[in-house]
Amino acid sequence: NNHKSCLLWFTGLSGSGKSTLANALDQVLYNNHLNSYVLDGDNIRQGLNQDLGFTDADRVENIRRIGEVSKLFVDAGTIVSTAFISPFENDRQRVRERFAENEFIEVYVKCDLEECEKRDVKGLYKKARAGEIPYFTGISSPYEAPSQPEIIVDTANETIEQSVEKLVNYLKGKQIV
Ligand code: GGZ
Repeated sequence: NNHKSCLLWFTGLSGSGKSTLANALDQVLYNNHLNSYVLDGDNIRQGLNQDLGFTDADRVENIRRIGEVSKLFVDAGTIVSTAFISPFENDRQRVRERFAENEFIEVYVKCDLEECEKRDVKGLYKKARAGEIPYFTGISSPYEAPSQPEIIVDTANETIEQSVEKLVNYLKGKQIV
């Protein structure tokens, strides 16, 4: 169990595949006896951040807290994957600054709005279009794509396995795993 810790910061639209990929990577790392953990809406927005909604200010605070929690996990030796839209470049940059240079790995889960909306796994885009969800990212709230991500995965054109392989290869290349 000899590996470095790091933070894989997945960012992308709702339905782009952030959680799916983070969990698929987590599974591979676990199978290889690596210490890995995923932070996502299920374990953060339901708990620590249940007081936060989706206004710009609440998203800023959401991301700040997630960054701080991630820092604790990384300090404890874990490979952390976070799966949040994190739409603002500034906020992601602020998290990046809390880590050493090789510790923070921004993963842009690239998938255009049209494709995310076509998938509409949870029917949220339809509701947002109908005006039933205010400040919905991509519809009525902005998404700022990363300008210099460490990794880009293109989920409209790659399989989950291909994307996960890209992530694992990156970690190997940086001698994190
Ligand atoms: C965007 C929303 C919204 C609004 C509820 N805008 O597909 P999901 O359901 O599971 O992922 C979305 C999730 C986004 O939460 P994050 O914590 O990742 O957002 S951020 O990083 O911007 O703070 C979606 C659901 O919550 N959801 N309302 N208005 N997504």
